[in-house]
Amino acid sequence: MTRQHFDATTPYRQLLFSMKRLRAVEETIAERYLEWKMRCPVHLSTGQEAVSAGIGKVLERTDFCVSGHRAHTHYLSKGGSLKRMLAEIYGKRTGCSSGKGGSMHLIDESVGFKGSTAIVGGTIPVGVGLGLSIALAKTKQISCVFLGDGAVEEGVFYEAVNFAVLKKLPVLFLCENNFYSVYSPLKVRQPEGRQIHEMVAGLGVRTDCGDGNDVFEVFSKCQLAVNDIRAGNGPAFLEFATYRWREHCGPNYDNDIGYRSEEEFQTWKFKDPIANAEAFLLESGLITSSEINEFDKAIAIEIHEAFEFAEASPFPEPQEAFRDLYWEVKT
Ligand SMILES: Cc1ncc(C[n+]2csc(CCOP(=O)(O)OP(=O)(O)O)c2C)c(N)n1
Ligand SMILES: [Mg+2]
Repeated sequence: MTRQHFDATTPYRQLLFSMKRLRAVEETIAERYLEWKMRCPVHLSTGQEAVSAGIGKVLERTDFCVSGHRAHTHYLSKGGSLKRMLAEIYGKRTGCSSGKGGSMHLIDESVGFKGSTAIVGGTIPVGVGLGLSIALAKTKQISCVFLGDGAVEEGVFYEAVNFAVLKKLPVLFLCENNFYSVYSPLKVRQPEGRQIHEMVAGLGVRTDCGDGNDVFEVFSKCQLAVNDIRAGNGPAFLEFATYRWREHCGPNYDNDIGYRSEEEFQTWKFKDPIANAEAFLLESGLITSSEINEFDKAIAIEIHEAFEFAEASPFPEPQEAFRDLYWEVKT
């Protein structure tokens, strides 16, 4: 990782800490998944931590966020509770969705995380609606819509972006392009040579793209875009290239099943956002190895305590099944 100059406003160490925490959470879930106590599907973001960590240090607690099936790191970066997220994955009553949603349905109004769902593209218009609510309330919040490269292929994406542009809504569309939709690479889904951000620019939204494995670049591009949105200049679309290390859904690696090669995986693994950021900070004297060890220790303690909390929490009672829903059941 090469860098021309230091920027005193970049929270270098916090960005590294955040990525390491997100990685450790995802990897501990992967490790403990085989205990069969977490029974919902999990879509892990190992390898993709830089985007979540970068935007997480830019958004305010009062901003809104929506996401999709791969949302653990989005939720945590927005300030969501690790204990409540793990309890949700364990299906426990103390979970952020009362144990009824699981990994793909995280919601926590207290930190502006307005929800995630497994229907690809399903939350994009919700995020735009949240942007409209902010515009009507005339506050300085923004609405951040996390989406993957696959979600750009849903028709609703175009309607939603069009409306956001038309009404100049304070919405950030944050696209993590990991080049795959399940087992389909971009090359079998979109014409050769197309750049997603260039295509999306045709809708009249300001766009930019960057290295999604460089947390400092992600942070600075997100900061520029969010400042611009808060200044009242309407929506923006950011595309960051990155790569998921583990299988689409589940705790394993699946490079052997034929849809991507081990060589491709190793190329991306070499671009590990954490190892590269760590090397840069060490070389620059911005951190020492013993401080990195302290990070690791603090993270391990937090994760251990959160898993204990999740495991010790009770399951919801059957009579709670329809409580906390947006509709009422008449018996
Ligand atoms: C409307 C809809 N179509 C298809 C699916 C099946 N599906 C689940 S995840 C996924 C991949 C989406 O890819 P992307 O948006 O790039 O996210 P990634 O998994 O790469 O993070 C698909 C097609 C779905 N859940 N919803
Ligand atoms: Mg994808």
